[in-house]
Amino acid sequence: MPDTYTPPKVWTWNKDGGGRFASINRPIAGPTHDAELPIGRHPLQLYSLGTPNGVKVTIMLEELLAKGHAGADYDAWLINIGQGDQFGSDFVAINPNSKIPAMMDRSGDTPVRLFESGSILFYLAEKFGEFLPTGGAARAEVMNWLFWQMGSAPYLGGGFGHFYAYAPEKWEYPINRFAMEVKRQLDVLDRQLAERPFIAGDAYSIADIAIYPWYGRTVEGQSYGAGEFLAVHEYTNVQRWAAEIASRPAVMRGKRVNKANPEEGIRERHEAADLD
Ligand SMILES: N[C@@H](CCC(=O)N[C@@H](CS)C(=O)NCC(=O)O)C(=O)O
Repeated sequence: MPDTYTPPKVWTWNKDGGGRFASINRPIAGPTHDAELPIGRHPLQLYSLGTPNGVKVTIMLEELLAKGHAGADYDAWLINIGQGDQFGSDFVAINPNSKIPAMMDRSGDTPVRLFESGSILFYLAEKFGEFLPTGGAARAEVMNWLFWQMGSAPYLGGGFGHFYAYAPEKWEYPINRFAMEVKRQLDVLDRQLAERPFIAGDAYSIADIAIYPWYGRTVEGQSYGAGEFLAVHEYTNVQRWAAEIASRPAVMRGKRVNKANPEEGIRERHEAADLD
């Protein structure tokens, strides 16, 4: 592919570009259709899907509930990104970027719209005073790693995962380039976790909640069927950390929310009992 393509002077959209997401990807933003979103009885309304970006938020909400924060109770509605639900008018009004997860906090006089998983984790951490130190170097370190995840995971998902698993053909150049970067990122985490129990230090934080669904799942061999290809067994400190995070009851619960496949979990969550 790379040596047979000469870019034209001006890029144009080939709707049959191929690959897993050809039918939903577009070069323009904005809604494609009118669609009302449901609103349940809890103040927190989540519109999402149980992908790595989606489960960060449901893990956080389940962790808050496990700590006794009744105000973190939530309705989780399934947004089917394969069918274009992210381009519905109500969804775009919450997230103009048309990506899950998106959330509304209706607990105050004026509803607050939330998008970008990192922003949602930070908002919830501040609102409930959990999983984020209140100041100083400890808080800065959590934010360092939270933003590290936001900048790094697109290389794992949109780069490596796309070309290894979803592109219409296997091309050596992009697979090599992104496999090298993902392995470098795993080594970054492995070296950190050699010296500390959790990503940002001694305490479990929103940095762990953000990083586990991408990099923890990768060393568990759950990303793109690439566990052997990436030799994930080599990252022993990441393995140890991932096993500890995975054993947390709230993590087990959060991972099962907004799953389209009933073997993996539930489509919608409205009560704690839905997951019991
Ligand atoms: N940086 C965003 C990424 C969100 C994202 O990429 N969501 C994907 C699913 S994991 C999505 O909604 N894709 C739909 C689309 O691209 O149309 C975040 O962390 O919230």
